[in-house]
Amino acid sequence: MKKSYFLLACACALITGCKHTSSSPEIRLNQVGFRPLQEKTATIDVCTADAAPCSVAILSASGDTVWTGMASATMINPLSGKPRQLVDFSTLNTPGTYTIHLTPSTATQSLIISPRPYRELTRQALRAFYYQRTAMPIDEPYAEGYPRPAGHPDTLVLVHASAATQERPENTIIASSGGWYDAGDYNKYVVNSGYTMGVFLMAYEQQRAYYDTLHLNIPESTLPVPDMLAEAMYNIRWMMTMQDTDGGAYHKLTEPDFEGFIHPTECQKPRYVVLKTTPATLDLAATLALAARIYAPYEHVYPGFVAEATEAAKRAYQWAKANPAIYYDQPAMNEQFTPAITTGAYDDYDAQDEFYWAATELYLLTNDPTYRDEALGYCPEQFTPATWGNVAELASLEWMLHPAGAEAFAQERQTALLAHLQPYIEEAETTSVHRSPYGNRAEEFFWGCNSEGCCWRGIECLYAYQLTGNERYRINAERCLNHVLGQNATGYCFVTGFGTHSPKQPHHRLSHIYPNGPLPGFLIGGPNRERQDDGIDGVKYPKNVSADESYLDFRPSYATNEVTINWNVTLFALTAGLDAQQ
Ligand code: G3I
Ligand code: 9MR
Repeated sequence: MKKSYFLLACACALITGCKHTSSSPEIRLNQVGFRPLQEKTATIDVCTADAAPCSVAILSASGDTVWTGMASATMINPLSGKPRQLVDFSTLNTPGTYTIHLTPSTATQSLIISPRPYRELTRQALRAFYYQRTAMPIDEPYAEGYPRPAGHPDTLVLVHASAATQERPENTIIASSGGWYDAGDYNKYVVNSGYTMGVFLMAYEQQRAYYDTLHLNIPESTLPVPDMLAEAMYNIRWMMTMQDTDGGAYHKLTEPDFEGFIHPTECQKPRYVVLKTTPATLDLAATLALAARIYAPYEHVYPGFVAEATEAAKRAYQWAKANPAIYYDQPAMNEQFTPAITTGAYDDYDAQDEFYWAATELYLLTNDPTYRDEALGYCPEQFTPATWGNVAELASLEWMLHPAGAEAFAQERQTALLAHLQPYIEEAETTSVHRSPYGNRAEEFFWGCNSEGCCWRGIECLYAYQLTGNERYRINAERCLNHVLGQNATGYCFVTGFGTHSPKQPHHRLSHIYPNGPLPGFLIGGPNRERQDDGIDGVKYPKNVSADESYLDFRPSYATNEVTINWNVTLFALTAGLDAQQ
């Protein structure tokens, strides 16, 4: 029996002349690896004429057939109408590298089973932030093959007319150095940075022991502080420079319009801090209050930081209370002020969620019941997954994990979280052709959905697992990761440098520097049914492409193929949360 499948597979190859590849798009699965006792499934194209279940054989590296079985009955992907079958090979649990073979197809796909498949992925997803650093050179041995000179010192930043005050009139020069580039572009945005720091530091708080031992090989690795916190501090320090003397925070630091795909050292455009806004200021308040709590044990490494961050957070919150509805409306701003600014907006016209998060973090830092009472009053009715534009869930998760002083409220928030997850988990267990709680609905494919949709749903499942101990949530967190790492309609492993079929041309100016690029460990935005970049710079989607296949591994496609700090934070929060369970 063992040999026959292998001979049959080889015979197919000889007859059809097909070269066995290790990455056939017909077999879609987590390309990074499975834990030995994890549920293991793959989604396959139907390879039988009558749509009967395909035969599947799994061969070891030495060519022995170690598993055989039949795929499921044919299912139809509701988004594309394409027939698919599921293969469940969970009973194969011996660590090793394998090849999956379909019969009568000649498709093959690599398969890895490993005790810690997500550890290197977590490390690289965190190192991606180091590669995004502005204002300092990325040197060996920390560059690990991707060195570059410093870009954007941001020591001579102009105050834009929209941000002018009596104390800092238009074109005042300030220093606002450090921090991470936001994404594929060279700008720095407080709103997105604040959301990113929230997920970043909350992830640390959930898995301190795990992150405390995670070595990232960054310049600060010699300090007596976890590498992850040292990396975060590089961006937190920059965020603090974005606070004006009155407590308000500038919305972003930017050139007037996006730079070309040029090396950061070639950039010549002036850079500005623009309009102070309520969401940015509250995101700063929340970030600094949370940071003051997380870094309290490291006063000896960052003397005075906790007190400085606490004071800045309080001043930011007060500024927002006095200016509760100043939003970033870039077109309106450009009608009033010059130079016109045309870079990313991160526009958000409702600050209730940011008030909720900032007041929550200030309560957890100070234990002052005034902040608690205000926070509970700001909690929105509607349960909405956290994104850069709606951070309410970050606050709700904080109450679920720190219920003291609001036990009933925290319980109600937890009930809302579990109710939110229920229909998606049921889809994974019944109708999903990818055995995934994400990606079964057309509206789930939008700009950045790999993160704001899939990884974040996985993180929600991890929090639900932590809160309830119900294994069903951890299984579904892992299914979300399987989806991002290859068990999806495109067959891409959406992390640069990982898997057998991953993006090679991300919309990422820094990656474009390296002939051996792209930079590894970056999560790609993913399929986006809105296709906002269609027709721009040569971006062209196939006619009638389905929502879950609206993806182009093409550098100009910023709407599907960019990378960002807020997407990478959800990647490592998910992979680390799963790896830490080992
Ligand atoms: O959330 C809704 C979803 O519920 C709905 O089903 C879907 C389809 O209509 O839309 C979703 O909203 C989308 C939102 O991203 C999700 O966060 C909006 O359509 C979409 O316009 C929005 O795009 C943002 C994009 O800038 C354009 O504003 C991305 O979130 C945001 O990540 C991206 O940020 C850019 C920065 O401006 C500049 N730096 C690069 C960065 C990444 O591309
Ligand atoms: O590179 C920019 C990317 O970071 C943004 O997400 C995107 C949408 O705002 O815009 C990109 O810049 C493009 C601009 O929008 C249109 N001209 C080409 C620019 C580079 O692709």
